[in-house]
Amino acid sequence: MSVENIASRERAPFRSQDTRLEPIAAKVMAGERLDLADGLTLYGTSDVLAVGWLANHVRERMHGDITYFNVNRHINPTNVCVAACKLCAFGRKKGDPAGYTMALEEAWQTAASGYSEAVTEFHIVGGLHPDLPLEYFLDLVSGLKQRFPKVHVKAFTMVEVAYLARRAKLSIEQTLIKLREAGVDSMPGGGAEIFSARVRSIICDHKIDGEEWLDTARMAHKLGFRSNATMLYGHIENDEDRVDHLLKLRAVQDDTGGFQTFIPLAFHPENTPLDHLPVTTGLTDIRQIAVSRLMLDNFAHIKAYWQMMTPKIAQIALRFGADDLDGTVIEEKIYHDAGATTPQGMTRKELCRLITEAGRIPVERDTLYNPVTRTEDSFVVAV
Ligand code: V47
Repeated sequence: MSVENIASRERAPFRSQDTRLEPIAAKVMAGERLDLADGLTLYGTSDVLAVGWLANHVRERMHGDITYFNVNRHINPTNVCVAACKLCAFGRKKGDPAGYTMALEEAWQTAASGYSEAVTEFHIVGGLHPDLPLEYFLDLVSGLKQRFPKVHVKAFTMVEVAYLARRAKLSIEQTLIKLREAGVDSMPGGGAEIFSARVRSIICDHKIDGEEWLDTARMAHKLGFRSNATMLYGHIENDEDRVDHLLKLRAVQDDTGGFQTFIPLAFHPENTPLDHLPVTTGLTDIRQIAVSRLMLDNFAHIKAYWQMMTPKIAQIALRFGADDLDGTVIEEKIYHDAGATTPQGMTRKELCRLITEAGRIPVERDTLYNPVTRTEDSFVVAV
């Protein structure tokens, strides 16, 4: 798509039969910030296409047609977890025969397995294991760095960092410094769930609270880490909880600028104690992407995580505000334990096809959004 075409798209008039969207559209076109009431209107209107039009306008203003993906590998070193969150189908209590914990050698072998193209990122998250000491995680990461020095390590959610700190009797700051020394480069966005205390007390009552998650992120950013942020939706939260979550993230981002990407995560109920809840529908997922793009004016990227959304809905999301699909992943456990039927991984070629058929331009990125150029089985990061 040429720049000329993008410019002509910008001139297309905004139209909606829902007149409540007009003042919101005026703010969006003027680059003004949306507020709580606007967020509630965006969730409440039946004109999802108009919300998507606005989000797409912002997305094209920021990124044109560029759509990011990466070549990554997920590693989940253990599913043993003390938290027993009702939202989760992945965690297992200590002693459960379905629990597993990788020996370090096994984790390093997992990192190298399953895919021929050189990965640029290891995405590492796992359960809150009651016995694994901080040293296990430090050794895991430093061993990865020795074996794969060029690969970015995006590891441990704010929840895991806070738990490791508590167990090691260290401050969050001291723990983060140790993780950095071991080779952690940035952090994924998981564990944020929804910040509402009322909802959190039901879906993940043993996890750190919303303020602690945000404070841990603040500290990580202060130390120079970049991180992502997520929101789990489609369970027992309401529109106020969703807008509140987005505004809290936006406020931290105003202070730190450390968040790279926001990833809305649709709740998958299967095999969880909340399996009586229905799965989200396509338009709910699409609207969530669009509202996120519109409310989070200080986040550079909105990710449509294809594993969670399905490749088909994630592709549509690329025209509703998302500019990133996540990556090849290779092996996914958290969503597949909760009933996801998406493939375990995708190749670069498949990701590029989804993007180009959405009329967008695929750009392979590293974790920090530097473009990656490939040479046979290696890669070069352009910085
Ligand atoms: O923290 C757990 C969520 C997260 C379920 O940062 C569930 O680039 C839905 O955070 N249904 C892990 N969601 C995934 C995650 C992530 C994924 C991709 C990229 C990045 C990134 C981060 O998944 C958990 C939790 O919020 N989750 N169980 C479930 N049943």
